Amino acid sequence: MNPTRDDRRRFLARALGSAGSLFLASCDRLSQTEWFPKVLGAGESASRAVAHAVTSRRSMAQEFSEADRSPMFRSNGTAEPDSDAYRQLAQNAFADYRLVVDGLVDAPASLSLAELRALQSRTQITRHDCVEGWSAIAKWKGVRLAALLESVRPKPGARFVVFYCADPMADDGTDLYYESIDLEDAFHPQTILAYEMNDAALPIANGAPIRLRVERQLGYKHAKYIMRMELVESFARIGGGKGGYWEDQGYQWFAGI
Ligand SMILES: Nc1nc2c(c(=O)[nH]1)N[C@H]1C(S)=C(S)[C@@H](COP(=O)(O)O)O[C@H]1N2
Ligand SMILES: [Mo]
Repeated sequence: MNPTRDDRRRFLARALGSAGSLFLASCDRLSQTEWFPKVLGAGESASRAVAHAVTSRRSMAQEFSEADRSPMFRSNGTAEPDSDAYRQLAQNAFADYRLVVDGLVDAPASLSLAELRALQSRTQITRHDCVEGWSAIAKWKGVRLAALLESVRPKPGARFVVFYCADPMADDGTDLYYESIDLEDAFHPQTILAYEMNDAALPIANGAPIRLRVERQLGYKHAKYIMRMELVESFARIGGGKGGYWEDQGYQWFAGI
């Protein structure tokens, strides 16, 4: 029996349908692996290559003595998050604060400050370098991010840690500050979630109750007012897709120093 016109049309529709989705699928794969990072991430991979060539990412940032500490350490960016939820936490000396850790982990957690303080800590005197052209040295104490991550057991697919902060960057209360680092920086021995600065509780102006210290990176990577940490495979669908508030405005994601 000869196929009717309708049979042929159905066949063509099915053939085109699967070819069409194959084509779309391969575009998607391409955009994830080849020209997309090459074009859009050209600057980033160049600066990363330079950083690799100059110094290993595992090497330690310089540490200083008590005497080297800056007499004054300014607050930059947000000095006090403009959010009712944050004000309530602050009023109560952060007794109700919980750091949520979720995403690609086997044991999602919600940790109080006391629980964070019970984890392995590290104290370090380091220099903060802001791209706006100032640097300052301070002493930081906090939980080692490696210890915290080991306790939540990252799944094999996890590649980045995203930090969600309490401070809105837009006047209408939206667009929270956020940042992200890869697991290499997250497990670096000097990467801590600091709860103390210069032997006192971390001030609100500098990110209370906890802020990131990722000592091999520029200032804007050091997320303050961290409310939640999410382990992800990619940050493509988070915020503007570039891995951080300032990255979404064009700053480099890899800000190694
Ligand atoms: N949540 C949040 N984190 C942030 C910022 C901010 O505005 N909000 N500013 C960043 C920038 S640009 C710098 S230089 C440092 C400033 O830290 P400091 O206030 O302790 O000086 O925090 C970084 N982390
Ligand atoms: Mo900065």
